[in-house]
Amino acid sequence: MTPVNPLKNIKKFPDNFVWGVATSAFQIEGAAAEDGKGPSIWDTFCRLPGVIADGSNGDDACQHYRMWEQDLDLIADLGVDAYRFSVSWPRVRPGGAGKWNQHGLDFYEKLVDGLLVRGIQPYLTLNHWDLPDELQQQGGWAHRDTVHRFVEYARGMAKRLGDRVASITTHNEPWVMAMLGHESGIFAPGIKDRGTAMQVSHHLLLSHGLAVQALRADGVSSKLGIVLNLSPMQPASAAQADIDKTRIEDGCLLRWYMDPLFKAAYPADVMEYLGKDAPAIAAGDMHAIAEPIDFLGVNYYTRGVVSAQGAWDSKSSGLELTDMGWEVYPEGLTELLVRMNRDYELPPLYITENGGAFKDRFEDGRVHDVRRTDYIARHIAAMVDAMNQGVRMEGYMVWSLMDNFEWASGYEKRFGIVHVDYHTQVRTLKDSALWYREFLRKHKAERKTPAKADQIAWANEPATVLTGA
Ligand code: IFM
Repeated sequence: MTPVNPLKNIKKFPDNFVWGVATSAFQIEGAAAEDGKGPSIWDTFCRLPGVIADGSNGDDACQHYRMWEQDLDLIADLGVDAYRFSVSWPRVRPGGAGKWNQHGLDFYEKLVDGLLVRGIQPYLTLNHWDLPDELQQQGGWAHRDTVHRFVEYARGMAKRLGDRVASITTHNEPWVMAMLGHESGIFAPGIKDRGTAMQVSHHLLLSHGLAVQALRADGVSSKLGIVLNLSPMQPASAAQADIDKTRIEDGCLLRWYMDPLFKAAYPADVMEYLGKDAPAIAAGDMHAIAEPIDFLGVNYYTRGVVSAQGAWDSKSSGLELTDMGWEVYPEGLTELLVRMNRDYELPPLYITENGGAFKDRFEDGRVHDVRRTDYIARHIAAMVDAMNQGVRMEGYMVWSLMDNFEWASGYEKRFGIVHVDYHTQVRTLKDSALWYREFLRKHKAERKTPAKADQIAWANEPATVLTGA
């Protein structure tokens, strides 16, 4: 299988477009209790029986806390422009409030400087789910005080690193933290209550807006934004019940976050649907949430298909599935981006995560992960299709740099373009990493005439998917 040429129909690329790879602290760092780090809700959650598929935890993960220099060399070797990583809040401020941990701060300081020395732009995320457990004991994200603890944390990190990081993301995927952590309870902290989940979503959004306001007031020059996990929602059939349910599912996933961020209001139909589970909102909250941002990150993996009959079986579509059981559906990315661009006044967009878990075979020192390569190439082509239709994109980041702790799936699911042997911690570039490196090398060589993003003459036709040789 020859991967598609993702940029076939693009004549020029925005000069400022950033290619990267992404990870998060809990999923790779390990060193769960080293050098003064406090426990996060995920450290605690992993101890509960039966919640992680393989019974594992993040104690060691990829030992990135110890191997960070080697990992930065690996990233540099890929030829990417940017590395998206997250800071572990309990590593830098173990109790979530009070004393800061110098060792933790030094670690991120070294990481950022190490990236800059290697010519890689640091894209920092403040909250990729690992809330300090001590804050959870006081009510966690359901408790309004946590909003203010987050703003303090954001200010502390920006004071320390804001002069060197290209961008600061407040939260990664608030829907996941709110709903999987507090409604279904399959993620930390394991609460199962819809009203709590909706209050959490409001507090996450509020803390985002207040943090952006505070960092701006502090004169932080990094680009500020948030990252949402989004999918186009499609009805399983033309039946009215499926169409109605699809509208609500889209409302809960996309409009619940996009409307407050860009229209300063929650969607009325979702508020009505929630009834008593709707969150308490104080005066001024919506205005704070809608504080303008410099970029919006979109994490895209698949579409959602909605049936009023209950959970929809992804196997029934006949589409290729990843090891997560998610349909490979690149055209959904084009559809999503074009729709967002139509319905909202958007800042520049980044694909901050995109990639696939596949069953890899490590043979003779190689991983021939053709399906992952194909997945990535087709999704870049789908992003280009959206760019050709006027969507302003400024970056694309592969999830993930390396195999890592995939939350409730433990280490069983591998998303990396770099293989990790968890016994030896040896890293090996999979074929997808070799392809990405070569793709970037060629693409950069072709970028002869730098042009401003708004002066680009885009090709009219969408990028063609190439199959065969
Ligand atoms: O591994 C996660 C990541 O932490 C957040 N976005 C989705 C990825 C794959 O499930």
